[in-house]
Amino acid sequence: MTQDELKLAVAQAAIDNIKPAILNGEIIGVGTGSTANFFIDLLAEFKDDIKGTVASSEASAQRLRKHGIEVLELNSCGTIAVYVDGADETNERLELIKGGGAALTREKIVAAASKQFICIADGSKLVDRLGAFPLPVEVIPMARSYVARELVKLGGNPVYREGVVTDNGNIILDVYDFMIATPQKTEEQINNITGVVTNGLFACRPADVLLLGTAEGVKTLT
Ligand code: ABF
Repeated sequence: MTQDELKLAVAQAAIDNIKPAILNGEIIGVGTGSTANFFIDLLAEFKDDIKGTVASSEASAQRLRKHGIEVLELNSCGTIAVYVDGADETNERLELIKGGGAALTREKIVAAASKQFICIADGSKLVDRLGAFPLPVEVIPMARSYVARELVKLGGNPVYREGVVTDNGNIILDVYDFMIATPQKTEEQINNITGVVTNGLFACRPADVLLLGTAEGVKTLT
């Protein structure tokens, strides 16, 4: 199977998973990225049934609207029943690195506001130890150099993502060469640096369910 076929398979598995929530009139949180795009396209079939969605990026909001699916402001929704999104890396504890698409802060907000977070990923995303994928950190622009120096002190090698401005008007530092042995601790340490908006580790609030696309079919990890 190609990587795209695996992404489509996990997107379909997520749809099967959340169908009761859709039909029950729940608000659905929708993520960002190519795997999430497969999910959005499949969601279109339910456009007349869905009460509404909350999107983790402008790009996903636009794609949802193109399909005629309503996109709501998180502030008007209260708790979201279920959030479906991809990841750049996951371990078996469902701790994730996200933010390759620069949407990490809104993704983390929607995940925090959701009762259940279903992560959808092809098998290549499963790793023993997080950190081979450079860890994205969203930073207030004026703090860029200061935050970069602090990240070096933590053992990483931060690189400014040229030409990228997040949906929140901030910049991204991608941290290379990070050996992330204790994801929760690293997540907290980075968030404690003044000027950091958030970082792409989802360990304090990991996924609740991982739908992993493999050649043998979609595996469910919890
Ligand atoms: C989002 O999409 C991000 O957090 C992550 O960076 C990315 C994964 O992208 P893809 O599904 O295209 O591999 O979920």
